[in-house]
Amino acid sequence: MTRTEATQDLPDSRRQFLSHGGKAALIAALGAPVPFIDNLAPGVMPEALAQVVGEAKGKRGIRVLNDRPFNAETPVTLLDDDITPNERHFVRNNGIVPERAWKKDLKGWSLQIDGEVGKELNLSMSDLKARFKSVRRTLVIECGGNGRAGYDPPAKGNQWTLGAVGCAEYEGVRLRDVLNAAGVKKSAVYIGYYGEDIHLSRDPRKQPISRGVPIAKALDEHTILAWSMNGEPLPAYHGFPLRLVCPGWPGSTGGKWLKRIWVRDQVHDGTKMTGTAYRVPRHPVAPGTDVAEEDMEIIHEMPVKSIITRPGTGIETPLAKQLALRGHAWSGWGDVKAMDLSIDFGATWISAKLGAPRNPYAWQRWNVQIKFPKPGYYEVWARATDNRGHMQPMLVPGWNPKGYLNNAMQRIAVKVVA
Ligand SMILES: Nc1nc2c(c(=O)[nH]1)N[C@H]1C(S)=C(S)[C@@H](COP(=O)(O)O)O[C@H]1N2
Ligand SMILES: [Mo]
Repeated sequence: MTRTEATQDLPDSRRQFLSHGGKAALIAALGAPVPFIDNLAPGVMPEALAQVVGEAKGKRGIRVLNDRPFNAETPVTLLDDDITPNERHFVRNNGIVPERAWKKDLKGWSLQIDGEVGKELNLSMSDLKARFKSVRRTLVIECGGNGRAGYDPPAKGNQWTLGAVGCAEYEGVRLRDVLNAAGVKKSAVYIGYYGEDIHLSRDPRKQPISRGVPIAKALDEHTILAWSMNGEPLPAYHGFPLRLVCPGWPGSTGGKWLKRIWVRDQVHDGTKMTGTAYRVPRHPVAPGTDVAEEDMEIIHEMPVKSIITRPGTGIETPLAKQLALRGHAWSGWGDVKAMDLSIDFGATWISAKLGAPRNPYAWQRWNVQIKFPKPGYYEVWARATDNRGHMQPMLVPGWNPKGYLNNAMQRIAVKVVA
């Protein structure tokens, strides 16, 4: 691993620290003396540097979990916007961002559609834009592993807390229109995507990830091929020039840096489709259980969930005033129909005002004013219920070996003062 590969995505301060190490570099990166520097074990990333990406590569204030591949989540209070700005949207990369994406270079790019189709297609960006009707959709993308940090025993992988989710506005075309132009055969069962990102080993025969969805989800009117995010060409991290979005399903089904869609006559078996990847036990298991592969099933819809974006946890509020709270709620199963909060550890619930989504699979704004009965320590618990009656669990839901689908209620601490 060369230094440039390992640190290519990092802002200067962190890159400098990682590549040169040493006390002087650390002090320079932190911009302050470090009185107990001798107690800091070598290689331990100071928290101030670990938490925040500076202005680097179009990101601001998000929390880096991993730099190779680059993974970063958004602190929940920075997810307050109805539409998540590009600089705040979490990033989940399994490999290395292709050069084309940094250079915004379309030369030699096309999208290939092949497999179980009547006619193979090779579409340039202008073909895509000219031949198909474009659509704009506000869509939640949430990583299947969002909330993984809540599982015990812990699962390997990025320790996402609440912030591997975002809701941006995409422009593109329906995948369905493109597949229909190619003529989907009766034998079609699944699609598999291929992106231009580079495997960490740099072996060109390997894909960092190649997943897909059943043909019915691919043909769903809400599944899109997007070239724009919040009015800009897709940012490098988010898949320039084209990505798939399969809303309501794990983020991993939304192939970035897309170059090929293979229509399969079987369940796609690309990288991270097989084994235990993006699968959960068919039946509940005790935490820590070794689950056989044949007892695991592929994740489809993402569960109902909500976040509290205001206030942040740990605030103090005067007894005399009502406290305003707000956030978002969403579900892979359809709209959210109720949003409730508790200040008494779940004994009673207060309904929040819940807005309509801008379109299916956009998150919904909720807000509420709460008056506390007397001074002291409280927790506010937040719980969404979708229109199928699915409700967020109070505790971490079914433990699973890879730590997916944690949609436990978010709790914030509030101190009420006289
Ligand atoms: N080609 C490619 N597509 C990909 C990935 C990837 O590593 N390579 N990561 C997937 C995963 S696991 C998630 S959660 C989403 C994250 O999208 P974002 O980085 O735009 O938030 O992209 C998905 N698409
Ligand atoms: Mo993901």
